[in-house]
Amino acid sequence: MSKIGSIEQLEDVVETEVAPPSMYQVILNNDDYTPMDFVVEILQTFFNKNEQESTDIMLTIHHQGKGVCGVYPFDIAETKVLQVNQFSRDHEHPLLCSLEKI
Ligand code: NFA
Repeated sequence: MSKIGSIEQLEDVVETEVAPPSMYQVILNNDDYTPMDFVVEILQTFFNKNEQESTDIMLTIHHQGKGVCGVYPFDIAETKVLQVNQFSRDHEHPLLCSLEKI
């Protein structure tokens, strides 16, 4: 077991504990088959975007190939990826959600 034997070591631990978490972009990728309305529904349901924001992000994905849906710490980002991909598979759409570390 490691011990804290000096003020300097204590400061090292405190600095580590207060460091901000690494952040991850949750990305939706374009494909040729998923309906636009389904992508808009995903953005509203899982990423709390309003109708206008969702439509803008969906069109960015459609034209640019991918787009950022939100930025979160790893555990939240990973959960969203799993939930969105499961929801898409359940509805038999090939839509792919993925993570990119900032
Ligand atoms: N490209 C899809 C279509 O033309 C729409 C889409 C947008 C799919 C964003 C995935 C992500 N139906």
